[in-house]
Amino acid sequence: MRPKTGQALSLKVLLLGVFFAFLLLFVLRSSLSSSYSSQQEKIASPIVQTVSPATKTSNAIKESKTAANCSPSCDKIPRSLAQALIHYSTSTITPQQTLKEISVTAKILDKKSPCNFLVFGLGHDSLMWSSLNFGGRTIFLEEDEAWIEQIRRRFPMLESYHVTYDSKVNQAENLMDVGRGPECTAVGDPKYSMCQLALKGLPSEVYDIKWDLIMVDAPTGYYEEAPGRMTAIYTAGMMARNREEGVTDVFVHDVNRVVEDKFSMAFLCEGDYLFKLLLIGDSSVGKSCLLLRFADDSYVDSYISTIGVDFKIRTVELDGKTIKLQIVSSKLYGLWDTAGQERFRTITSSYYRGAHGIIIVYDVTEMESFNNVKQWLNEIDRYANDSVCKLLVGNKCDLVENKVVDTQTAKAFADELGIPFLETSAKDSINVEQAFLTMAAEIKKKMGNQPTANKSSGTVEMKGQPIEQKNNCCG
Ligand SMILES: Nc1nc2c(ncn2[C@@H]2O[C@H](COP(=O)(O)OP(=O)(O)OP(=O)(O)O)[C@@H](O)[C@H]2O)c(=O)[nH]1
Ligand SMILES: [Mg+2]
Repeated sequence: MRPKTGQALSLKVLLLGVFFAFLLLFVLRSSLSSSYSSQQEKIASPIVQTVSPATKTSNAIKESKTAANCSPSCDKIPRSLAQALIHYSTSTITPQQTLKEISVTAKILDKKSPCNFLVFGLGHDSLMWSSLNFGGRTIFLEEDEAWIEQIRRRFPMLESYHVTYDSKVNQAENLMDVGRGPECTAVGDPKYSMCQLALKGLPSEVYDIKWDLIMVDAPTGYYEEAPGRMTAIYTAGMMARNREEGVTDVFVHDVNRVVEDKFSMAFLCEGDYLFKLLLIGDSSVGKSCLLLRFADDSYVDSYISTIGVDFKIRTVELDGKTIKLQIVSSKLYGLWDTAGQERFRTITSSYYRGAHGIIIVYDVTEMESFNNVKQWLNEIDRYANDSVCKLLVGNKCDLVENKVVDTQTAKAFADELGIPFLETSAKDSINVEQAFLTMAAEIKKKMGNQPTANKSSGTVEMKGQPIEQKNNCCG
């Protein structure tokens, strides 16, 4: 019966195997379905959306880091700006300038900020100015120490310094006379100036920083004994003029008052034109002599070829305006010239850069110098600004006997090019004055249509580098 037992045993094993197979299948199925449903639950249930504390913390750190770095994509406004917003929306005291006045400066700040912004006066608008120059440096100069303390407590982020003024509004007329003296008209660092109008006691960094904007909205100037803004206006103007590179915009508030108006016109606007003129042409045509005749009214017969550059400044009056002419003459080499090789090119290009007017000089007794005018004009096209004014000058016209360049020929040539033409003699002082004044008038005409001081806005604006003064609103 052994085989019987064996058969029953194999049947048992088979049944058990089937049972276990089903059991395994069941277990597997139920575990699969439970994990699927739990995933489904995770998606559907709001409970699983709750971030665990650990996740929350790491997210919070991430967020605060992003806020600190404040990338352009960051939509959280900086704290100081938020403070300014809250301050102005909860304060009943509004900035003392009108919307129109603020807009004048805000427009420039929009272009320049973050920049260096110096403000004479600490007031209700200070928080606004420093906010508009967000990321830049804004320094406020204030005469009232107690007021500085008060503001510091409320807005510690504002940088302000105390300044003392020893002038008085009733001295304005005398100070205006002082301002016309040579110690005041000479351009220099106000810190070392001998001029009585130059403020000396400012923090030393105020003299060192290259200010992009200066606003004169202090000290007090509305009564006779008040310090008045004479020295602040003068100092701001001098800082702007003394700047070697870049442009300083100066704004004066309250130019509807006589003193502010007069001092702004005298020290910010007058003499505000500075034209750079170049004399070019072949060697020994008389460039240096023309320069000397015009600037110093002198002449020397002996020929000393220029090494480097000859440089002079002369101030002229034109249509009631004071114009400073900065005239440069150099022995240049044209590129067609064998000497005009690579090493001269960098010098040449920097020489032409920024020139407002170029006088091309030839010698009426040297045909070649006239023939080369075309080459000099090519140099201008190559190196100078497109808007540069040109003038053709035939020098040494006193040498009538030796004249080889016919006046009509030269005139026709100039007419063809649409540039003015003159024959001059540095020696006999013929047409020299005329040549430079023609040039200045041409430049002024080209610059033209400068907006006048916006009296209604109570703010006058100047640019420290008058070369760039197309938007100047000085009249
Ligand atoms: N007769 C006469 N001679 C002049 C006149 N202007 C200049 N000269 C003479 O011409 C020579 C050259 O004059 P400069 O003014 O030195 O010439 P430049 O163009 O500056 O020459 P470089 O510096 O070498 O480029 C000098 O001997 C002057 O005296 C003029 O109007 N009439
Ligand atoms: Mg010379």
